[in-house]
Amino acid sequence: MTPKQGSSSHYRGEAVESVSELNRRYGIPDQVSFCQDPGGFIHVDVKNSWASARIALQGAQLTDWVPKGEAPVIWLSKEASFQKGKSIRGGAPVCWPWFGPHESQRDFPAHGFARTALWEISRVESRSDGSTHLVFRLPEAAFPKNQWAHATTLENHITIGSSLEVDLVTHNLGNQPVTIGQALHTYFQVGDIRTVRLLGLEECVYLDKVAGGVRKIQKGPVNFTEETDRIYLGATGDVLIEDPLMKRQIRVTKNGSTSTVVWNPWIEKSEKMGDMGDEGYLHMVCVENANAAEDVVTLAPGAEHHLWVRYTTA
Ligand code: TA6
Repeated sequence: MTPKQGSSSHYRGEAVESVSELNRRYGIPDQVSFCQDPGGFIHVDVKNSWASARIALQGAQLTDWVPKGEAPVIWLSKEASFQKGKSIRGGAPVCWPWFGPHESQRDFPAHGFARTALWEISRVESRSDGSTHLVFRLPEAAFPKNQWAHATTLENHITIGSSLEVDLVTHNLGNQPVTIGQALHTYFQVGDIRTVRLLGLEECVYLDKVAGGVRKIQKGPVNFTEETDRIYLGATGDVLIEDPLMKRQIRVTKNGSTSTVVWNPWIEKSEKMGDMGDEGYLHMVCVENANAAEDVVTLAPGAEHHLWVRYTTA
């Protein structure tokens, strides 16, 4: 793809296609359209009989999902800054090809480089069940060779229908095994974190990152009374986010992962982060399907890994 006249990009690699070009090639009248905000960010807006959604081309990051007749499910900070190459606070960030800080290179970006890179759209489908399926791919030029010398491809498949599905697909095209850590670092909108409970992690071992990573066992539902930052291990079942204030349950069903990350920064950490907004922490919880800690994935040459998740509201 050659740089387009009038395109502007401060990302590594190729320039973006213009919005008009994207709409010509991938737009679907009254269902899928591309727009560009004043800062140059390109967003995909999806609207169908089931829901509306918005996805930033940077990071192929979902930033909004509103099932028809319901309140928004995804939390986006009021202080989220859409600056090219900078992570967006909220939505469903793609953490790849490592989770958290890089294991040896402290100057490498936390949670990998995929979420701040400019992705490409490669397919858009309007399906017979009324859902919309979009496939994003990370262009080869967006892989920083000094951080990732492996021959891998990365696609993000997002399906907006009666539920929301996200499938992060890594393909090892090289002739050596490749180990990846990853997560869909999704921020869910809640009425008040102090009344929220998570069901489905009972009796799981977890690494308590607030307590230096010590191993603990989850007794009963997860509730929130302070900064909470945990990697649950052996976690394969559904997680239910119970939200009494919004009178809603969000079910997180996953595949390709046995680690689930649960995070709320609470008061002090939020203030240090600076982009959580006033009392933003009260209205969000992260439940992340991951391959983190001992659950990192090693792909044999030619192998694919799918980190798949489905969000359903009730
Ligand atoms: O998923 C939880 C976590 O790893 C926390 O430790 C915190 O760092 C959070 O991710 C946010 O990370 P970010 O790089 O987006 O500020």
